[in-house]
Amino acid sequence: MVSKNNRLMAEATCLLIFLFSVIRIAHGADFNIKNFGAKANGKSDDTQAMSNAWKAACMSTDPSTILIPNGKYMVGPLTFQGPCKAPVNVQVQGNVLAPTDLNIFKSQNGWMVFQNIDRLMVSGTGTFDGQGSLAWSQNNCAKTGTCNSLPINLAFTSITNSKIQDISSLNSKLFHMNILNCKNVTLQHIIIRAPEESLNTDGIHIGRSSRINITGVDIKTGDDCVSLGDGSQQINIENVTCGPGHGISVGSLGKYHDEQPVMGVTVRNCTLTSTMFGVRVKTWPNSPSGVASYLDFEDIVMNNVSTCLLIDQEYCPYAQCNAEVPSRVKISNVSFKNIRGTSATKQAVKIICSRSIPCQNVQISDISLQYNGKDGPITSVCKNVKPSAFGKLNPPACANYN
Ligand SMILES: *[C@@H]1O[C@H](CO)[C@@H](O)[C@H](O)[C@H]1NC(C)=O
Ligand SMILES: *[C@@H]1O[C@H](CO)[C@@H](O)[C@H](O)[C@H]1NC(C)=O
Ligand SMILES: *[C@@H]1O[C@H](CO)[C@@H](O)[C@H](O)[C@H]1NC(C)=O
Ligand SMILES: *[C@@H]1O[C@H](CO)[C@@H](O)[C@H](O)[C@H]1NC(C)=O
Ligand SMILES: *[C@@H]1O[C@H](CO)[C@@H](O)[C@H](O)[C@H]1NC(C)=O
Ligand SMILES: CC(=O)N[C@H]1CO[C@H](CO)[C@@H](O)[C@@H]1O
Repeated sequence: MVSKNNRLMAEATCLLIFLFSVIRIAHGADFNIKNFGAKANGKSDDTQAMSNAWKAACMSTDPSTILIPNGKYMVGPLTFQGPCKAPVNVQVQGNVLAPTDLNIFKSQNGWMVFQNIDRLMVSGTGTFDGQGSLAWSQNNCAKTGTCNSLPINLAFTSITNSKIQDISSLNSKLFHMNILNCKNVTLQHIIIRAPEESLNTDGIHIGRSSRINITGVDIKTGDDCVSLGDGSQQINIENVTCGPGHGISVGSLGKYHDEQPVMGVTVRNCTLTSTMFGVRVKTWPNSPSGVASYLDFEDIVMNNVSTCLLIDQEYCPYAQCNAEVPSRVKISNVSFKNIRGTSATKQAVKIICSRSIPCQNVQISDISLQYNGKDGPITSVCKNVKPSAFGKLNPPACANYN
């Protein structure tokens, strides 16, 4: 009797487990990439496993989670293609490694490409390691002026109502993250790391996107920590720490035709340390017409920053432009408020606007920057702009106008 009961119990338990697993699949639930054949040894190619897990999750009619558990995953270029039937959470706990061989990326603009997805979440404290050191040594965009030949670590294209949080992006071959044609996306508590000497490893680049919030992100890299390209609108950047790196930039703008306006950018409570620039707006000379307006930079701490505040409408790296013809990008309604700390150079503030379209309505208030070099005191220069000044200003606004 006892053994027969046990058998019944066992069968009932099996049935229950079976039913639960069916229900779990029906509810989307977890898609652990190890169940899709990922080896997680850092050597075997786990691309197909990740791709199949994505396809399964994206097909699920209920919200689902793809789990990338602890371990090392060698994964080649991969597109996480939407649209999906329900929200998908990609939860990364492990360390995802990119191939170092550049030939593998020939036809790809990114390593991990998320495309055309609504309600995506990328979360977990895992890392995406671009293993870029070989690529940096082969980067020749200073010579050619084009830098599009290397892959971006994480490319988000046409993503809406989504969150990217807690992950780390390391040693990207080019930009770490590119946010293109996205709407209502929050990036929070992210860590970005690449060496100071690594070329074009911008932290987060945004273009043609609106309602993007970046908060609590810590960036140490070789180029701009955050850069905002044309069509960036309603962008909030808060609680970001940056440095080393090239600072937080709007632009460069005016290199191409048909650029969309940059409108409504707030950079607040950010700390920049030993960066090449603090906060800046840069536009190319000899440009088509364009617009950058409603840009607010406030409560920013500078530690040993070279050129803390900069508007540069004569931006011309690699001497790849006709600097004689002024920029036609119109910059207006810009404020720099409550900026404090130390400058690494004498000329801490430079507001160089276009001769043909001077900047309009630039406000500077409560600037308290110290410079300790022998060639001091600290100073500011202005061209083609008459900023309105409020509060205490060190350096005084537009010293060259006095
Ligand atoms: C914006 O995205 C968040 C998810 O991050 C979502 O909860 C919210 O509803 C979205 N807002 C709108 C207006 O769709
Ligand atoms: C983004 O930031 C702005 C300003 O802080 C805030 O009003 C808005 O609700 C934020 N959006 C999301 C989706 O968190
Ligand atoms: C910035 O950090 C402060 C303190 O941690 C927090 O109260 C605030 O909500 C943060 N801002 C955003 C936009 O997350
Ligand atoms: C400013 O940001 C820092 C993190 O960089 C945070 O610790 C601090 O609480 C924030 N302050 C406010 C007022 O949001
Ligand atoms: C100041 O920043 C420069 C880089 O611009 C760096 O080389 C130098 O070590 C920094 N000094 C301090 C005291 O942090
Ligand atoms: C709100 C505000 O200050 N708007 C100003 C933006 O700049 C233009 C000039 O380009 C002014 O006319 C607006 O008053």
